[in-house]
Amino acid sequence: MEFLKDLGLKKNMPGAATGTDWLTHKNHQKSAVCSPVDGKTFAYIQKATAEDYEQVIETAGKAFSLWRNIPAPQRGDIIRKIGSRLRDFKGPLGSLISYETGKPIQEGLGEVQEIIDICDFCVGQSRMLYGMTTVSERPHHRLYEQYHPLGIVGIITAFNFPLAVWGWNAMIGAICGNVSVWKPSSKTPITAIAAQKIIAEVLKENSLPEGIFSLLIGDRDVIGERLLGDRQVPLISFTGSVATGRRAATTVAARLGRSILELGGNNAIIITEHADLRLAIPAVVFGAVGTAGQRCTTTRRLIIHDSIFSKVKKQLIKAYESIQIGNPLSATNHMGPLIDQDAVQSYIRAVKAIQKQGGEILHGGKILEGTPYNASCCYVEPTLAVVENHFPIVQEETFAPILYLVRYTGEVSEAIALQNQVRQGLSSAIFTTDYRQAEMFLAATGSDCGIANVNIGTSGAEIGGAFGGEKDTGGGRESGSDAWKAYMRRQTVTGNFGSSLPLAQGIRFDIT
Ligand code: UN1
Repeated sequence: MEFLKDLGLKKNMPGAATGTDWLTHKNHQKSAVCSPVDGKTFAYIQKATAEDYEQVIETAGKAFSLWRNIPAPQRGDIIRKIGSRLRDFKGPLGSLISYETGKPIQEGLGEVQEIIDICDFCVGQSRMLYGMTTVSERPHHRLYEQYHPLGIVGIITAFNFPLAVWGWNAMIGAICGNVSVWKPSSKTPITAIAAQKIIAEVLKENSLPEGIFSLLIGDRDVIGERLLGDRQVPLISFTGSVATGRRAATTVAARLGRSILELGGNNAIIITEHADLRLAIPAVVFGAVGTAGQRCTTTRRLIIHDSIFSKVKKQLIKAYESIQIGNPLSATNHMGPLIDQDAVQSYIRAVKAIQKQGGEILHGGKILEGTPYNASCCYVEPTLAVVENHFPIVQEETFAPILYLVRYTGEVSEAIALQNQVRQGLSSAIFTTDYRQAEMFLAATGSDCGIANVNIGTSGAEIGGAFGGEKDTGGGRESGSDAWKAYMRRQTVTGNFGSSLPLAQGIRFDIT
């Protein structure tokens, strides 16, 4: 595996770093890292300890005092250099992501491109940390807003996007003048180590101190809980399941910290009687099968007009039959394995629940056995099932390639109501060539999700927009647009350049 060598990765590696400095001591517990692609252990990491945590936070605090004083465009220039270094390593990083997560190589490369894009975005944004200016109600007064850095940003990321989601948070956070401490998923620590090594080089070449970007790979009770409860960390960005996110948010809220939550989705595509199926079918298949159904934005439900239901069903079955499943590093495969055995078990539980609750499996529903699949036992068949939207299993997010087909009969408003009848609110899409239907979907009474697409699937958002969703998805926004504002503290300034002291609201307070 050339890519491991190209990235300078060894068999045994420390899991905690303050920048270029990797923390090594003999109290570390070793943990094996196994690929879902072939079931092989390809590295060992030393898990971060409570002492490492203290050291990392102390170093980060010191770095913040310096980093916040560097002009934002100069901070942007460092991110430009990081982006350029990531470009150099796009190939090996893409392969590593593919091997560590099981996502197809195309998607691995796409994920590296996503962090490169966010770096480019950050270079520009670093010159645009705009504050608003308004007018004062008092004579000779000035009223405006400015944005200041917050401090240490704790970034907790999931296995499915082991690089890009950290990039959204760490790079935006950095141009805002913050430093970050990253706790990646313990299912994908090697991508995090590779990223840390790449940026460490840039930091060193630019004589920057330790602590601007730190890494802590460790257990939830040792690292995660400490980070969530730590008053020295004013902002936590958390990506993961609704259940874990709810707990994380509660801990952060108890200390009145700020959190950005990007939790589960239960994303639907509406296919109306006016849909162009030449666009809809490939979008649905990529949305449902991409990353083996393990994106927050994965298409989980299809809400299809009755008049075209059997046509769509037939075309989907045909498309699913043509899906190549196997080693994701081979460019001809569309789908690799699930991340681990727990994921396979939840897939199986969902398939059983579909049948028990009255659904019909149209395609798939089984674990793939035999060579090469049984090398890791994480490969499953992408699955299509006809269900009703209210089934308890359909209301849940199962992180697996299971696509639910739901029928609607009347107007598009009926489809929109079904699409909104779940607790999650991340991504949504409609396929229609009818302008009125599209606008109904986008109106205030339309989709209740953070992302609403027309003639585009639910996954694969560009970095330029704000990314996140409503309801149980947690309400956070990351990545582009003005998401940077959540990483800063807003300060309202009123200045008096007159020679009297008029009070607002016309209050009189005369003293002699
Ligand atoms: C995620 O699944 O947590 O929109 C992020 C997408 C990707 C990001 C997904 N750009 O599918």
